[in-house]
Amino acid sequence: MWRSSNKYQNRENKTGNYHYKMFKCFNRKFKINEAAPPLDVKLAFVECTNHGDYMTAVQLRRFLVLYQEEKDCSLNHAEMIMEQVVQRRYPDNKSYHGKGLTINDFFIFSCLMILILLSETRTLTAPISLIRCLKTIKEFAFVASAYPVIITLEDHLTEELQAKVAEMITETFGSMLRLSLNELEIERAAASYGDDLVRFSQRNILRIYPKGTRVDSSNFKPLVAWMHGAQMIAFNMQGYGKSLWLMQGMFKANGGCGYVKKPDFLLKNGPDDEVFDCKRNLPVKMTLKVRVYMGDGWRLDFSHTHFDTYSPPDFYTKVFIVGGPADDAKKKTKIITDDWCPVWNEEFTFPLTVPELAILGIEVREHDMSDKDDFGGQTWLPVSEIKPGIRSILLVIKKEKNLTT
Ligand SMILES: [Ca+2]
Ligand SMILES: [Ca+2]
Repeated sequence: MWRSSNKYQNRENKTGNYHYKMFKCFNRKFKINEAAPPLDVKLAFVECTNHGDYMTAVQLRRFLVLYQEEKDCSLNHAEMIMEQVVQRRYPDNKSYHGKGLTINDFFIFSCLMILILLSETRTLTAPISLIRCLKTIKEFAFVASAYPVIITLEDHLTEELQAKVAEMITETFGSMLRLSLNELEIERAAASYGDDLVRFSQRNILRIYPKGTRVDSSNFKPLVAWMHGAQMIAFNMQGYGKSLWLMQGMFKANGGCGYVKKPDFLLKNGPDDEVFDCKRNLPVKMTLKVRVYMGDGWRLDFSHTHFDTYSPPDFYTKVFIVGGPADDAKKKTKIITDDWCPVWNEEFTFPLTVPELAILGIEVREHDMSDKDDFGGQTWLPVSEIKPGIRSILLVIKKEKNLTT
């Protein structure tokens, strides 16, 4: 049994243990080890405390002046920081000894201060002062090409320090700045300031990335971001699932080169300078008719007992539209029982208000009475590039492996 599951909490909980129950009677205990402070942090602690065991507010102020270049730091400010660290480390306040910060308390605090920079491969680099990093980036990172430079910061800062970092970044880069929001922030911003987002992305790069809790490599639905003109959407490409398929569907357009032009209505405003608003009641621009004729090929990809042990499979097809809020739709064909080569011949109609950003999804499933339906392949296609006529579409299994189907 996990007693404590939050990894950050664990790290800060000195006395924490993992408990495992074995065979219902043995209890195994694993101590949670706290990361040791690096040498630089130890040396700073030793210097500022004169080899003491605890750091007082006066000594903390000394550290801020000497090491953090906060020349104007007041004792009040140091006391306030100390209080925050103590609150964070000893939320019940009972275990706090009242003598100041220990080396481990101080280390947690200095982690907040130093902003350890993580590269994309998640290797820790030696801590350097943030302002030096920013200045170096400004000086050298815009030289090689005219394309935007993306700076990713992974911060574990208090709100107050976040504000400080924001100030440093704004001061350093000024008008060169591009906005980067996570999926929750764009949802919130879209709900309250949708117009401003569209206007912003007409002149600036807007990048959206997954929220930090997506540790399982899952993805968010990119539609809200597309509808507000975001140019870059960072995705976890190693997983699979509907959101990733949507993204793959969208970028099949333009020859699959990886760039799709933003629709004009996101770049140009209306006669009264109004911007595109996906929440408004929009007129139907186009009606898409999809007739699902038949499917074949599964018998070449799967063993004859793969779907049903005792009979041929029972396929049906789901047809989706994902796009503007009014355009989302989900239909399905009837189930054709016991047939490796099902013929459905069913037509579905989709009125579309934003065909430019609509994606058509085709997913075949195999019906099971007693279990979850089996998966029989999928594909997603950008509606803007679908040509009329009769087409055969290659389906893929979950991880982009082509089927013969
Ligand atoms: Ca089955
Ligand atoms: Ca069957």
